Amino acid sequence: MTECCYIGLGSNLDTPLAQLRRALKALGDLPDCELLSVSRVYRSKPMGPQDQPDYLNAAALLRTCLEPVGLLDQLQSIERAQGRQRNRRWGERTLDLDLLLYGVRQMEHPRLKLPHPGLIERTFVLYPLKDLCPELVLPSGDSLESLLRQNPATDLAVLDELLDINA
Ligand code: ROI
Repeated sequence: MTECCYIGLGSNLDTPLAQLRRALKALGDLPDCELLSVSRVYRSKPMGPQDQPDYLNAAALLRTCLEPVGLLDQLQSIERAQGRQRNRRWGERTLDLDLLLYGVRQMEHPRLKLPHPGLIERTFVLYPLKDLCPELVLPSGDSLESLLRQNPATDLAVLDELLDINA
């Protein structure tokens, strides 16, 4: 049984574009997973302390037969491999990989909430998701389209650089 999952990627340290590229390659190499597509890259103002660099954000669509927590383990091992350190709360980071959606699964686990609780209000998540699936509907029944209307992209810019799932 495979499920389609959306993964959010974010970085604001150590050449963020290179971090996203490396993470995408690692996602493509994950066991029991197939990387299907990737969004454009967005520059976004930090949510959290403002004395940190702007972020680069993107989202990827992955098909997997891993269960959600198994997939989370894999995502966290990619973060660690890219030198992720947790500094202050909501502070700067080399790489953040968030499991945003796992099919229509809704779950509350000590390590994982699905859908990702920040999804509905974070422009740096919603606009990359739109690139992947403009007609997306969340398990709650909310359409991505309605969330986008409620969250204008005032703090986002699209980069010219593209990520390539075959790189
Ligand atoms: N802010 C932006 N713009 N992009 C992120 O990916 C991001 N990730 C985070 C916090 C610290 C909440 N802020 C962010 O984890």
